[in-house]
Amino acid sequence: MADAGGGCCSLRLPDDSLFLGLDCSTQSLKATVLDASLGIVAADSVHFDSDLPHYGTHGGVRRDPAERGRIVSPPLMWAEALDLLLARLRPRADLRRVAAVSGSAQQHGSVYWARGAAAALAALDPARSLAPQLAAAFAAPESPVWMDSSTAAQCREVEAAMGGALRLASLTGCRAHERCTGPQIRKMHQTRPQVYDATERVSLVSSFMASLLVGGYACIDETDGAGMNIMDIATRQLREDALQATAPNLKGRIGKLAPAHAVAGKIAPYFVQRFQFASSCLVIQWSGDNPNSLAGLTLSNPGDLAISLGTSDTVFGVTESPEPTLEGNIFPNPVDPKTYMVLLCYKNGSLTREDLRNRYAEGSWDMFNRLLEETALLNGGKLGFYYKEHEILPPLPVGFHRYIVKNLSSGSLDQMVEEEVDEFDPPSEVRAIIEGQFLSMRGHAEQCGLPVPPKRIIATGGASSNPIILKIMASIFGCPVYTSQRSDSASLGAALRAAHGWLCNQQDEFVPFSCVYSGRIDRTSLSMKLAVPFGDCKRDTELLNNYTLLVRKRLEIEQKLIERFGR
Ligand code: ADP
Ligand code: XUL
Repeated sequence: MADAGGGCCSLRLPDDSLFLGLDCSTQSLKATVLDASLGIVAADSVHFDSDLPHYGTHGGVRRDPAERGRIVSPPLMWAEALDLLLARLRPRADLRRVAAVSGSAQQHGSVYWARGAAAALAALDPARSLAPQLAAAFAAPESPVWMDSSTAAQCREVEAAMGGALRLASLTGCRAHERCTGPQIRKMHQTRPQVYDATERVSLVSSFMASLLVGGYACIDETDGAGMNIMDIATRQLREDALQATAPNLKGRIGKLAPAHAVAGKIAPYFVQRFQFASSCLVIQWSGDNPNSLAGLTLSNPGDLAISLGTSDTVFGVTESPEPTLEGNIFPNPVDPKTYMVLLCYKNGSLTREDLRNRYAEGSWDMFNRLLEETALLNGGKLGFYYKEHEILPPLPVGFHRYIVKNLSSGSLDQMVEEEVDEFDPPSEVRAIIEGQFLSMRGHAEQCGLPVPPKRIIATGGASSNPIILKIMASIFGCPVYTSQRSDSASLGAALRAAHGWLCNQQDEFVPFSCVYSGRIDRTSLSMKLAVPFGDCKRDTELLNNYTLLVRKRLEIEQKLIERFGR
């Protein structure tokens, strides 16, 4: 038996056991397999656009040409990806040894199961793959995902019914953002009533994937459930008033909620026979990708700020007493029932950086980095606002806006003036998107009570593999930046949560998450690397003060843009 605890905890994971973590994110399904000493045994992924091109997705989603802001993905694609990923993993990891599997998924997306789907899930035939067997299981063949921004009207209706945006935020953890599942369900009920009427159950992407694995409807976990606007953030129960404000007869369609560390069920016979999982393998509740990243980064220090640079950019930290705001989201911590995570989400993350790379750096990250290095810190006061998608934070429609801020050297916001321009030179464009994203994160994180300046930043997600981008992050926040060994902290977090859920089940009570890893973080895949040391982030006061001024100026210009273009 491997010592799972050390120090405070003497619980143990069985020596020969494996723990599987999956992450059904926007663009791909990823897997991490850990052994009992938390070493990575295997990792793999299925990329939706290139591995499953017959679903016709771009960046994992479909944009509806007939309806502005409607962005969906086919749930059947996620099911087919699961089959494909397990087939890829099987020769490289002995799936018979997997003691528990858990998962992570993009948050907020909703899956509408048709009547009779529970029976189809319970009768999956291992001789055939999942997709053809589930083709008729959906009342809606397309699921609205977190990128969807077509529910502004429903958001305002839900907020009005609940006593206003801030009251809704204080009751459920966030105001009605367009991506939140409640307004999405309301829109389905209002605009496609035949779909809503035919729906037996609504799953989140996380509980949808767990449902496949257990061969029946899995509960929505309390952490991901907080992204719906229908769960009480304090009691973690569904709120009757919020359910009523959303859609009729909703409670039965949502089902019960469960803690993230709970067992969703044993793995279904389909997976036992087709992929040789042991029939004793436990499926631990799936949760959202940001909560799983928090687990994978073992984030628990209140002075730490995590920044995830994936399809979405997110900024999050841990707190015991979150204050509701109009900008952020509050989710329960999936591995510590006493604390919460506060999160900011930007829609223009990696895909917008890629767009600028393609326009100004010949589609090459190497050239993008060279341009970044050619340009000076502060970018000569050039501020860019690049919204290739309708942005969440600030709520602005598609459009690029560029300004040159003059008199930064005056040191006074009052004397700084901005001039709007059409375009910058290519190197400045490239620096403007990166600096602009981090200036915005710093400003909004501070407004939401996240630790600014942080003691340190832990960066994760696809773009955290880019050291030049991390250097700029360190300069703007004025702190060192760490990265985890792997940029995919969500599937790693899911594998750790699988081990945690397994231990909780074995003990028949909640055990601290640190029991899974304490005493050996530095010897495992969980250890952090110092990516930008203290000295490198040029922590000189003048530079930091200048960035502080630019943050304020940027927030001021954001307000003006909202007045001009805001939805
Ligand atoms: P998600 O989990 O949301 O699907 P990931 O965290 O896997 O996304 O991130 C994928 C993104 O990482 C890609 O869209 C790509 O733009 C970005 N990326 C990969 N390598 C680099 C790099 N060297 N520099 C900047 N961005 C990168
Ligand atoms: C968080 C959010 C996104 C998705 C996709 O609220 O909407 O980060 O989870 O990753």
